[in-house]
Amino acid sequence: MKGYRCSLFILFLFYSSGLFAQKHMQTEILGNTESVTKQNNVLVIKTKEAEARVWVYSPTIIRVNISKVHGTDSSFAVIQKASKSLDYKETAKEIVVNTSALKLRISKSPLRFNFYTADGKALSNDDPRFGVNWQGTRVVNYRKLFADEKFIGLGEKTGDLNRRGSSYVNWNSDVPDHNPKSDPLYETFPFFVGLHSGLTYGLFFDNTHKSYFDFGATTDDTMSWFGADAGDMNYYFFGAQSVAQIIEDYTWLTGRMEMPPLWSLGYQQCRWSYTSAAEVLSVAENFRKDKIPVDVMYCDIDYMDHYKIFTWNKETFPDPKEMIDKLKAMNFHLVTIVDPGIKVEPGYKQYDEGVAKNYFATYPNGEKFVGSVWPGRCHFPDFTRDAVRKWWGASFTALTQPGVEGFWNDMNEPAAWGQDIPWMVKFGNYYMPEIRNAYGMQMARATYEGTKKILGNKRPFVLTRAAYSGTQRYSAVWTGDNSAYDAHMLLGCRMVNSLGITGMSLVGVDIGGFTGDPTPALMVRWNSLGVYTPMFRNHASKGTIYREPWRWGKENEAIIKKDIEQRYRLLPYIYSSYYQSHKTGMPVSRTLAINYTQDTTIFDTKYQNQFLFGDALMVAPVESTKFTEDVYLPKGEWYRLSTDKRYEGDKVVKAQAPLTDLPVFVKAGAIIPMQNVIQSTNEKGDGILEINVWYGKEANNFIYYEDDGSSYDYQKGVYYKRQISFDPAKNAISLSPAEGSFLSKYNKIKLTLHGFKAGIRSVKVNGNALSITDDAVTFENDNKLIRIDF
Ligand code: MIG
Repeated sequence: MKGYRCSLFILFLFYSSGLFAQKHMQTEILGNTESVTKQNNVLVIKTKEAEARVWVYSPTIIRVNISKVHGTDSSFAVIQKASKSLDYKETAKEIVVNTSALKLRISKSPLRFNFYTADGKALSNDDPRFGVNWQGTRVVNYRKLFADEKFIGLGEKTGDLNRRGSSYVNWNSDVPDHNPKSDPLYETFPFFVGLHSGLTYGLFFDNTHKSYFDFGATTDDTMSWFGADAGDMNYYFFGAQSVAQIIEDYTWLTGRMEMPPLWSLGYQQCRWSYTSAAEVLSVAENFRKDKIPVDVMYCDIDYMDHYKIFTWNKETFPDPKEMIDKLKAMNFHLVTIVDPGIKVEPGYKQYDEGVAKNYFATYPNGEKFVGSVWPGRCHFPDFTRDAVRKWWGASFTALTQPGVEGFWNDMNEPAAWGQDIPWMVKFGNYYMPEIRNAYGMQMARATYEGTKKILGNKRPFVLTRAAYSGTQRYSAVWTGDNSAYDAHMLLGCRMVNSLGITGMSLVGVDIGGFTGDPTPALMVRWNSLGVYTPMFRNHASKGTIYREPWRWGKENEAIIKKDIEQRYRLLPYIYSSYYQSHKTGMPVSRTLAINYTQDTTIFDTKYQNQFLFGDALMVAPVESTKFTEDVYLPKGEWYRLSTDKRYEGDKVVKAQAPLTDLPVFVKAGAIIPMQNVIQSTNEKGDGILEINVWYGKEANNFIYYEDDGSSYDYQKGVYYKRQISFDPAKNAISLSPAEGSFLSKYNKIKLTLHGFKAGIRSVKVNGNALSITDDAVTFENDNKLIRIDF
């Protein structure tokens, strides 16, 4: 007892003398300006703590970088350069950077960054007290919160459409069994849009370290803040005055998707796993036998030999080419999975090559890092290096030679059993904490660039689970391991829409839910939503019941089939919507916050899952246990797609929602090109483009786009594009002359009028009277101007 007291006393002495004392965390707040200089197109402002740089990228985009160390300036996300000009004025107290759209008022002491519209309305300001500050390497920006400020974005995140009051972490992780609140998930998109006072702005925090966003969750509603474990306070501020314009600017900065292969927009059937070539083929045959349209089959990890990437299991997949040839003969495309982990096994090609060339992640002393995942002990390719990406990309010949056309990148957070890779593991010049959030994106990039090269002029389809801003340039994404229950289905809609805000248009969720077994009703309902999901893939985990359309009884199969047929009927519209994504970044699946930003009802948690699918359709997701649903119709006029019944907007309607008829509404004035039912996108169809127009009081137009659906020739002008216009004032519908050198696969046009005044018996097509039957009229698809007077 005595000794114990004595040593306690000694300990106390040591502690109070400072010998044992811990050095406490300090907070360093960005302070007073010491110098201001302009170096070419960059404004450089120095304080005691750091150096701030300001660039103008466009009239609506200004970049701010505040840093303690100035190294090389690089980004995985950004593909544009700053503009050459920089217009600013300096006074004793402030520096004002002006563009035609924005005013950045920088107060000098202390150094704070405040963004205004050109006419002086506050968009977003630093918190005057705390601004940017550091705690060790951690850097944070505290910003003032407006009373009515809402936030949308951040990509693949759980929670509500309006992120106000929530906080999030970006740290790409494998999260099976995540729930509608889990965070972080697999992907990092540090970009959000702020909405207040009738104004809009966007902010992209381009920093790949573990990052944090707090939209007023923990600050007594006084501040929002974002920051990272290390790296620069490096952000792009977007000041355009509409969400659509901000998305256009963000995707200008970080890139847009290329046209996807048309087949990837058809129905996709996947499972972990179809375990033999025979099983893959029998599933495929069943689709054709039951006449359910489909384009894609998948092979999940079990096609490989002991999960060794770029190999095939010789027993279960003895002749991959023969299998794929058979699939092709049935108009299928095959997608196979690849994981980043390369099995440690001398004699295995990828292992030997990677070791010989030093392509794997290492500890600081050069020893290769080993993590355990499906193949057992693995090394991980360093996708940050060009040579490694080229090597990885070239390895795909093992898959492309037998005929694989789609490449599914999984486990690239990167995931290893136990998850956290030691911080000192190096990927090229980056230690793990800095590169983790971009690793999956670099793998997708390697896969995309490699397979694009191998396939020549053919478009590869790449799908990735982990991602960082800019991934839309290389790949589609899906939202990982969701679960078979209603709340997850609704969450999926929000996630897809949120990914759309951050530039990812080709996005899907596992239809039916990956984990657990859906009830037949949930499967049917979810499938009907899949029709209106940018990527339509049925996928399920090992150990769950089989999910193919015929596993749910005859009646349900018939509903599922009809819905998949609807997807195929809509493909001309969907493909044109992807053209819009390709050109402007506008996602195919759109939260109502894009078009109805100032309408507060759309943020109500009751209606937040509703979304626009392309320009014309509004989808109201409904749980599988409900057969009527309150649907909010924003201002304007709407029609129920299935009945053509007309509704006044700006109100809530009780919509019938049987499993056979998901509530989908059409905007008045909408123009939707469709086609007859085909069994796969390889089929030519009947050659009739079915243009549907729903009457509205306002004029409208639609850009119709078509190309071969599989090559890059569209980049050389081999496409077919025309503007379809509806003008109620002139009682006319017109198709502008076709642009581009591609010949449309539709030689006839069938125009169907919905909701037009009763009794129209004929229309004039370029002056010739044609009679209308069942509200429709069919005529030749002439590539010259076509004018229809009704
Ligand atoms: O540890 O490849 O999210 O879609 O089926 C699980 C097997 C690995 C996770 C993916 C899932 C895929 C599964 N993979």
